[in-house]
Amino acid sequence: MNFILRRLLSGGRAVYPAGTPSVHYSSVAPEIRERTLIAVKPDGVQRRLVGEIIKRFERRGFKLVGIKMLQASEGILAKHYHDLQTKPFYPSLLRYMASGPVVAMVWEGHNVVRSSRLMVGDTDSSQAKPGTVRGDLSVHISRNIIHASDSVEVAEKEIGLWFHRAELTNWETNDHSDLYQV
Ligand code: IDP
Ligand code: MG
Repeated sequence: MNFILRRLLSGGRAVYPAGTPSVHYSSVAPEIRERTLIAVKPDGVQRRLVGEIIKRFERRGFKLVGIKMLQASEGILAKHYHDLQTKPFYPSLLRYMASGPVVAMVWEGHNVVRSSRLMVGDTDSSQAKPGTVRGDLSVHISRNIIHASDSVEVAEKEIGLWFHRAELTNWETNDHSDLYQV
């Protein structure tokens, strides 16, 4: 059994201070503590898909370390989609993202950035594979219900944009095996 698997099975015990989204400690492999920003976009919230999306990430085995519902301001959206500001769809993208509340989340786990991009599927919902969030739950690129950071570096920036450090909770795995005898 390799080191990463042993740490995962033992609960990856490590002591680290509250609100440290991007700091990795030497006793824990960094990819286990990797974090990403996932956001249910306004159409996903309106369509009552928040629970379905959380369920998929929980069942995959990722750890929820931050969650909040908010009406995103123009300021935060302009920073979040800064790289797309020259695209023709940018104004309508910002209107869409401000059209109702968003549920922003931070998920943690082994290679969570790459895995969550695969779970979310192609940007264009009509090209997204069945089994992916977009491929199962949406039909059009302009209403694709979910955001997922596309690299570890971008994830760190996006988490810092959407969350204050104190809004993230570090918690240790406990399988409650004393109670359930698993
Ligand atoms: P991603 O969300 O899969 O990372 P990006 O290329 O980063 O895709 O685009 C950000 C968001 O902008 C998309 O999720 C989608 O909501 C919107 N978007 C991207 N391309 C188009 C387009 O061609 N028409 C309308 N909206 C688009
Ligand atoms: Mg993107």
